[in-house]
Formats: sequence, structure tokens, C-alpha cells
Amino acid sequence: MARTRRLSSDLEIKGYTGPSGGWGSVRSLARSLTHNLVPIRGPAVLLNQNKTGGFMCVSCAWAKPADPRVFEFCENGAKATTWEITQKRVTPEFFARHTVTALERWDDHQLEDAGRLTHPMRWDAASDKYVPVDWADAFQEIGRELQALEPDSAVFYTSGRASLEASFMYGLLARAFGTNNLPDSSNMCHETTSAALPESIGVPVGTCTLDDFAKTDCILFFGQNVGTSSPRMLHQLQEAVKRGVPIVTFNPLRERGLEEFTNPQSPLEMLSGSSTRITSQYHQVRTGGDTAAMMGIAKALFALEAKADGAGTIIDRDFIREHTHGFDEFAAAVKDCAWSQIEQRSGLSRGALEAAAFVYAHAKSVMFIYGMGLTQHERGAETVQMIVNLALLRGNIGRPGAGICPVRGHSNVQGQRTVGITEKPELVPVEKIRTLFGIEVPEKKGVRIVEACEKIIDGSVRAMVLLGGNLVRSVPEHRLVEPAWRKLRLTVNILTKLNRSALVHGEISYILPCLGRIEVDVQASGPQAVSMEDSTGCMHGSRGQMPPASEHLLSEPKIIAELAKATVPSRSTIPWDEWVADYSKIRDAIAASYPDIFHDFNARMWKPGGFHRPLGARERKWNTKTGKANFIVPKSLATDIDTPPENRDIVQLITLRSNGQFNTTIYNYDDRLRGIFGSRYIVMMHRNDIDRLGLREGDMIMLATAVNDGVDRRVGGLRVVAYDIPEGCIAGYYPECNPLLPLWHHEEKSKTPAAKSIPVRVMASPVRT
Ligand SMILES: Nc1nc2c(c(=O)[nH]1)N[C@H]1C(S)=C(S)[C@@H](COP(=O)(O)OP(=O)(O)OC[C@H]3O[C@@H](n4cnc5c(=O)[nH]c(N)nc54)[C@H](O)[C@@H]3O)O[C@H]1N2
Ligand SMILES: Nc1nc2c(c(=O)[nH]1)N[C@H]1C(S)=C(S)[C@@H](COP(=O)(O)OP(=O)(O)OC[C@H]3O[C@@H](n4cnc5c(=O)[nH]c(N)nc54)[C@H](O)[C@@H]3O)O[C@H]1N2
Ligand SMILES: [Mo]
Repeated sequence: MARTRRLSSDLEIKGYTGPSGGWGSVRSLARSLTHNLVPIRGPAVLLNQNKTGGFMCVSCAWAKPADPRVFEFCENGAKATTWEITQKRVTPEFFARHTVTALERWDDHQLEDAGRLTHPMRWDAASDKYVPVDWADAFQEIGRELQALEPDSAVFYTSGRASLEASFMYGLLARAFGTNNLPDSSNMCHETTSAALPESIGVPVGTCTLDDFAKTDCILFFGQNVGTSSPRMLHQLQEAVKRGVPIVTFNPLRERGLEEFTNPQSPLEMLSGSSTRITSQYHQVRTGGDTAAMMGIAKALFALEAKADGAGTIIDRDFIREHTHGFDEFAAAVKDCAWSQIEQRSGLSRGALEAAAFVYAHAKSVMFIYGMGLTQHERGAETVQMIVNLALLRGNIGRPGAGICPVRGHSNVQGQRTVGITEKPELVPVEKIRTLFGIEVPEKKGVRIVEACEKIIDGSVRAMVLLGGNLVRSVPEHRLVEPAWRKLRLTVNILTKLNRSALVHGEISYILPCLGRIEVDVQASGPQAVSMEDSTGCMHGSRGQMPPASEHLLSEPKIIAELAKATVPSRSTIPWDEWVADYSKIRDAIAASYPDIFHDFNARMWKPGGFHRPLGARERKWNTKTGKANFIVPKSLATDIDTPPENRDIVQLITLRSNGQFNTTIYNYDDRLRGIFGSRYIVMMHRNDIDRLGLREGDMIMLATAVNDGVDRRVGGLRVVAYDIPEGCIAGYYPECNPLLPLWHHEEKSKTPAAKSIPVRVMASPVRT
């Protein structure tokens, strides 16, 4: 164990050196069960997690195998389950005790930890409290308010947890109302992937499935924190490593989950304390240095090919000739790119990149896995396209054990896009929606999250309807968004738990509490099931197991149907009540709208392991403008606001997740795998930067965004923690650091906020602001 350091009364650094998984994860789960007062039924319900006929985890979107383990869940999935099935309740009495202004002083953890919402509530201006309201009155008033608005001044947000059924209905509701304003959490997440991959390979999602892990010969792993964000994937990685598969990792931070894993479900490993080394080469790339790093790998591949007399053993010339477009331009760009530039941008040496290239060059089938470390940069789409370029060089798409594997976030975020949650009308089967449901899909493009925030700030958006999520916290630029949000006419929060978005309210504001996915959902025809799509394009059925947290909760499909009936009673031919009575009718409607993907939906959703959507690129059918897979040359190696490297008082801030959170849901104040305990108000910094800036570990500092646009962005009261991270890069937690992220600092094509590289200045600060 590394030395334990207590840095303040609440902050302790334990320098974690254990594996991910292992006893630490078991202890953490036990704490979570106790904290949420979950009785003995809790652990039993976990046995149904991610199993055919059971419920699909409400945490991440990682794939679910056809032959699941006894415990097909991880520490964080179990935390998410216990958080949802907690015995704590937020009742009308709770709201009677606290004004909204008083609740605004609670932090994210305290708010959600108060428990499950039990009754529909309406904000009362006279008392500044939420008071109970009848469901029928709530729907009526919301319907009336929406009808009074221009359709494009209302925004229908959804966070990626809602089922395929609920999401499909929500899209129809918005379009019947007359808008494509359907942003979702993927706008802050993998939208970059959806912008990049269609140009490159003609699909908006990854090409890998679980089977590929068993067949791959090598994995290149970029910017994803598997131990915290998708721990179930560690099983596939561990199995691959045991077969001798090398994993080459690119991440600025040393992340424990990427280094070592003890399978908590293996008695032998647990008792013997043995663990598996996950990564074979760990490259601590500078934040935003991945395009450069991959250029270096490509350059080294060409050099290896030249050494082998250009015999085509390294570069797959046949594949390139038959299947790709743009190779010559790409090869020329690689040639022109100087090693000095590559080393400077990536922060990695030529030798290190040659070592990575060597492993890649000698593996037959290679998978490329990535997460937010690539998508949340100004030119993140080019970085994703650079991954494709690397894959194409050796024909690594469209064969077993190879492909592109973006790791999605929310459990159904990918599926929502598949069934019509999108601002782009061209991605919707307009003709079918007209003939099947009598709805004219509006032609005008809707807003994504960044645009929605711009319009909230300029006052042109008047109503926000949130189907889950906590936008007030998850978006950038809190200092401008929050005050503008308070000027909205209408805010509607369809939630399971109380969060800040329900407190920073408009003139008229509702909290509509809904069933969670783990709960039994009984409608007129009996208990209902829902479905979702995982990270590998695979659809699964999910059936609730636990009794509802309150008898007053409604399901998401029911809430959406009632909103539709109150808002657009005559704008469709949809039999809303029949759909709610029997969700299989909603699935029939999805199947009729998207027959290629969802034919025989009701039967296939219970297939063990789910069913896959067809993906052209997997079969080497390229649905792109050129009809081929495209090499795309990045415009620049710089992926962000260009701060000259000699400008040493500006550092690049990475905002990321701790092990004790799921997005803005803060389970606890610990980041177990990084050894940081007790506080989230910290900044991880290289020891040399700490010295250079005249600081000491434990000092309280303030960060200020280093851009000159007239907006003052600061977060104070952060403590310095020494960490293994490249010089010039620092890291802090999201959402606490979101006030530092300018709204205009986003990926250029997808508008995904560039949360992984915010140029900041460090200054001393005795107070938290
Ligand atoms: N327990 C838990 N699970 C989750 C979530 C959660 O909050 N908690 N959130 C869910 C959601 S919505 C999502 S989108 C996913 C997010 O999962 P991840 O993609 O893992 O997201 P982050 O934790 O934000 O950051 C990912 C990693 O990127 C690295 N990184 C930062 N900048 C760069 C860079 O420039 N290059 C490279 N190569 N790496 C970089 C960071 O060091 C970090 O390890 O997880 C999902 N699962
Ligand atoms: N700086 C910075 N900002 C970021 C990121 C980052 O890495 N850095 N990551 C971004 C990413 S990847 C994402 S996905 C977004 C996440 O942003 P959001 O999706 O907006 O936020 P969540 O924290 O996932 O939403 C939590 C809330 O969802 C509600 N909820 C939970 N379960 C259910 C349910 O079953 N039904 C309904 N109706 N509600 C439910 C609960 O009330 C809870 O309070 O944040 C983004 N923001
Ligand atoms: Mo996400």
C-alpha cells in the first residue's frame, strides 16, 4: 500500500495499489446495501440483473452475454440498483419541511440520497415549496402551457435511461407537437461517434460484439475508464489477457482498472489474492494528444512495411484496394507529419509509439475501444476517424475479433437514437410516421444540448421537459445557464429522485415521479416489460422485479401518453391508451416503423443474449458517399483550443468521473480506485506542476478558465492532490468543475462539450465558490 496522507479534515489519500474488482468492490457493495437500507430482498434481486427474463442494469450500457454469470453485475451496477431500490422516500411531508430555496443549498449527493420521489408535485410560489398535485391536474396544466407556446420554444430532453418503448413515444409526442427539439444525453457523450463514424464507415455505432473479445488478438484502448465506467467489460478483458492478448492503453491518468483486476466472482482469485494484469503497454498521452499518437503509430507502421520491402505484410493492400477510399492522401499526410510534432502533441516518445505500432503490426485481428477521453474534445470526431484510419490500414473492420468499439454511457442511450430521439428529421422514417400514426415530422432541424442552452440563455426557449437526467448540473457554463433556466415559463422533471434541475425551476414547475426499470410495471393487460439497446447494438428485454417505491408512481410510457393526450389530442391517430395498456403494441409500432432492425420484436427481445441490429460495416458493406470505407485526414494534430506549449501557466483540465458516482448521481464522496477519499473538491496534479506553481499537496486552490471572452469562470476551494498524470494536464470531477467549461468549447461537428481539455489558470484560494 502506498503512503496514506490526510490532506484536510475531510480528504484522505490512500494511494490505491490494489486491483479493481476484488475485496474492495465487495466491501463497497456491502456499504451501499446498508446505506440505502436495502433489506434482504436486495441481494436476491441482483441475481436477476442483466439476465434474460430479468431486468437490465440501470447503470452503464455494456453488453450482456447470452450465458451470463451467476452474478452478472459489477460493483457499480449493484450500487445503481441499491440506489434505485432504496427504502428512503421523498414524500409530500419532506417537501413541506423544506423550501426550494433551502434545498438548493444541498449538494448532489444529499438531494438524491434523500430517497425516491413518491408523489407528483407542483411548485407553489407563495410558500416556495413543492406541494402535492393530482396527476390529472398536472397533465392538464402542462398540456395547456405547452399549447400556448410556439412548438420550437419547447425542448423535450431525455437522458439515456428511458426504454425503447418510452423513447419512441416521446419522439412521437414532440413531433406531433411540432418540433424536432429532442436533445439527449448522447449530445454530451458519444454524439462525436455518431458524427464521425457515418462519414468513415457508414454506420453511427460501433461494429464489435461480445464475440469479438473471444476472437481478438490485440486491443487498443483509448480514453475509457473501464474499472469505474463499465466494470463488467473487465471480464472480457481478463479472459482475453489470459489468452495472451496484449492490451495497449492510451490514457493520461494511471487508472487502476486498466492495470489490474481481481474477478470478485472467482473464489480462487479472491482467496488467493491473485489478480490479472490488464494493460501490457500503458501510454500516458497528453490530454487531446490521441490524434497525434495515432499519426505516430501510422508512421511507424509505414516504416515497418518499408523494412519488410513493402511486401504488404503490414499494410493490408488488398483490403485497402477493394474496400477503401482516400488511402493515398492519408499516406501522404502521414509522411508529411514530423515526429517532432507528433511527440510534442502527444507527449509520448517516438520509441513508445513505435512499440505500440509493433504490437499492432503483429496482431491479426484488433479491436479499438474508446470512451469520453476521445469524444469530448473540439476535434474529437477527427480523432475517432483517426481510429478508423488505423483500423483500415490493416483491414481491421468487418472480420471476427476486429472492429471499432465505442463504449456508450447510459444504459439505453444508443437505443434512443435508434428509435427516433434525434434533432435530425432526415434520420426519421418520415413517410412511415405519417402513414402509420398520422404525424407530420417537422422539417426544421431541432436543437442539440449546446443549442438548447444557447436558446435558454437568449430567452427563445420557454419550456424544458426532462425525461430523466439532471441537465442543470450536467451541461457546461453553469453561471450563465442556471439564472437563465430560472426565467423559463415551464419546467417539467420526470424523475425517480430529487436533483438540482427540479429546484432551479421555471415560473411553473412540476416534478413527475416515475417507476424505475427495476420495479414491477402493471398495466391493464398485466405486468409489462420494456427493452433497450446495449453498446454493441444488441436489443434486450427487461422485466421489473421489485414492488414500486410508491403506489402513486406512473410508468414513463403512461406519463408520456397522458402528456400527449393533454397536449396534442388530435394530432395523431395513435391509440395512446391501448399502447399503455399493453406495451407489446408499442413494440409492434416500433417494428412497423423500423422493420429492418425490429421485425418480430416481441418474440426476439427474449432471445438469450438479445438480438443484434444489422450493421453494414460488419459485413464490409459501406453505406458512405463513396460506397467505400473512407480514410479521412485530420485537419490538425491539435484537438483543442491551441494554448502554446511555452505558455506554462495555463494547464489543461480534464473533467471526469469518480468511482462513487454515476454522472450527476453522487453515491458517495470516494474515488476508491484512485485512492481519493472523503471529498470531490480536489484537483489531481503532477508533482512537478505542484512544485512549479509554488504549491504543496493539500493546498486549497482556485481554477479560472483561461480564455478571453468576457465571462468570468472560476471554481474555488479545490485541494491539490499529487497524482500520476502528465505535466501540464490536471484532472477534476464533473459536475463540480462544469462552471469552468465554456458553452462554445465543444466538438466542432457534434457539439459535444469538450469536457476533457479546458484551459485553466491555477491560483491560491482559501474559499469554496
Ligand atoms: N460508475 C459509473 N459508470 C458510468 C458512468 C458514471 O458516471 N459512473 N457514466 C456513464 C456514462 S453516461 C458514460 S458516457 C460513460 C463514461 O465513461 P468514460 O468514457 O470512462 O468517461 P470518463 O470517466 O469521463 O473519462 C474517461 C477516461 O478518459 C481519460 N481521458 C481524458 N482525456 C483524455 C484524452 O485526451 N485522451 C485519452 N486517451 N484519454 C483521456 C480519463 O483519464 C478517463 O480515464 O460511463 C458510463 N458508466
Ligand atoms: N464536465 C463534464 N460534463 C459532462 C460530462 C463530463 O464527462 N464532463 N459527461 C457528460 C455525459 S457523458 C453525460 S451522459 C451527461 C449526463 O447527464 P444526464 O443524463 O442529464 O444526468 P444523470 O446524472 O445521468 O441524471 C440523473 C437523474 O436521472 C433521474 N433518473 C434516474 N433513473 C431514472 C429513470 O429510470 N427514469 C427517469 N425518468 N429518471 C431517472 C434521477 O432523478 C437522477 O437525478 O453529462 C455530461 N456532462
Ligand atoms: Mo454519457
